[in-house]
Amino acid sequence: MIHTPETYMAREEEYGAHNYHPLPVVLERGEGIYLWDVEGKRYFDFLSAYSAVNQGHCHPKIIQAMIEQAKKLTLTSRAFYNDVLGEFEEYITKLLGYDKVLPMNTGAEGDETALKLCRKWAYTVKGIPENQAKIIVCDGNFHGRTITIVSMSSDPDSYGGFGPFTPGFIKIPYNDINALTKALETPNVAGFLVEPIQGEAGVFVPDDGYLKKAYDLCKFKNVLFIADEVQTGLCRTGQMLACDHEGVRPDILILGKALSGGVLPVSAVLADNEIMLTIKPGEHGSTFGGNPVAAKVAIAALQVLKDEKLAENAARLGDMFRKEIKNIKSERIELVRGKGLLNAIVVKPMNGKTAWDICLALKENGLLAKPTHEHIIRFAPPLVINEQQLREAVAIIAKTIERM
Ligand code: IF1
Repeated sequence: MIHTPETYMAREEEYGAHNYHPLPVVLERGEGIYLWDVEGKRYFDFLSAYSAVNQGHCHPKIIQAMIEQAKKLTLTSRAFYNDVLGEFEEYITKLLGYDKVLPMNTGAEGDETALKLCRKWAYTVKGIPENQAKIIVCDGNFHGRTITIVSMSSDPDSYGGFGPFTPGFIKIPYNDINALTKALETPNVAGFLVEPIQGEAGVFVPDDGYLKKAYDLCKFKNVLFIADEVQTGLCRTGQMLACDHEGVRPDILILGKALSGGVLPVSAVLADNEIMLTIKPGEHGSTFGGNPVAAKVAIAALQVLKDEKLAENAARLGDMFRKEIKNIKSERIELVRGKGLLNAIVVKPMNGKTAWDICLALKENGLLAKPTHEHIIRFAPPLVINEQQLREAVAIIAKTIERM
């Protein structure tokens, strides 16, 4: 059978669940900031698999680490020790300054792990009566797709039709210190789970000082400050962690996505002993979490972030990106916001065209990006992008929007 983009798309439509509506482009190769489709057309990748490929597609050092380990030992389960897991655990805890790490696979599993740790800590350390712990979460959050996680969601697309839901959450508006202050008065609050920047909500950056104030309020109430840095972490916003912008050190830190450079699902939860050691052998785990390939890949992925100074690059080029976008003379762009290389533009719907139509036109012009909601487009290239490449990409965005 001769394949065309249409046959690839039709086959997915026929045999795959319909839980996605992808942009009509069929990709077969990636390198650095570029992707190629099955007809050989090259694109700037301005999604980076939702910030999983911060280090660029198929980074040679990460791929090398994976291949070497894959030839030797891939999985033992955690029933036995292996010679690589400890190396990863020591590396990441020293790098990020925590006593301990708990490795998982997906971001959602990382978030679930953080919630379990928070509850366990609440009962065994803080002294909250059994089954009474409450965790405060924010409207507009996105933490993944499990039943418990969609129980925290305020987006009907995420939770609708999936009840009954997990109890124990208090929802408050994001970026609202007064609402947090009030919610913290509720009896038996154990934790506050927050994204330092809300990705799915449309790259919503809270006010300067919000995270620090929220952290201080939590400390005052002996409540754990839990940061979901699955998307914002690992240099994306111009610092190793988005919380670093405000000097906040989360009590529980969740990482995922770029922890593998987009090669494998690798996530991790970091915390100090008082919290991490509340979970005992047999009380939590995963078949694949912390496997030797993931461990080696994660070390390489973190090393690349440091060696290639990707935080600095994201900070510098992010400033440049927002400046250049603001220079585009088009009534369609309502605003540009973001931090580092996690950015979004809000577009004005005009003559019936939405963000989706703009993304289709961007694709035609050689740049891949994804709308979030009707009128927001997220722009998040791999952090290995350079100034020249960024200017070329901005020119494509400008040309596309001016012609709409
Ligand atoms: C999809 C969004 C991004 C996340 C944060 C945990 C997870 C995610 C802050 C779960 C995942 C993804 C998943 C992806 C789309 C995507 C996304 F638009 F849906 F919101 F990135 F912005 N915490 N985000 O952003 O991680 O279990 O997926 O590894 O298709 O659902 P996961």
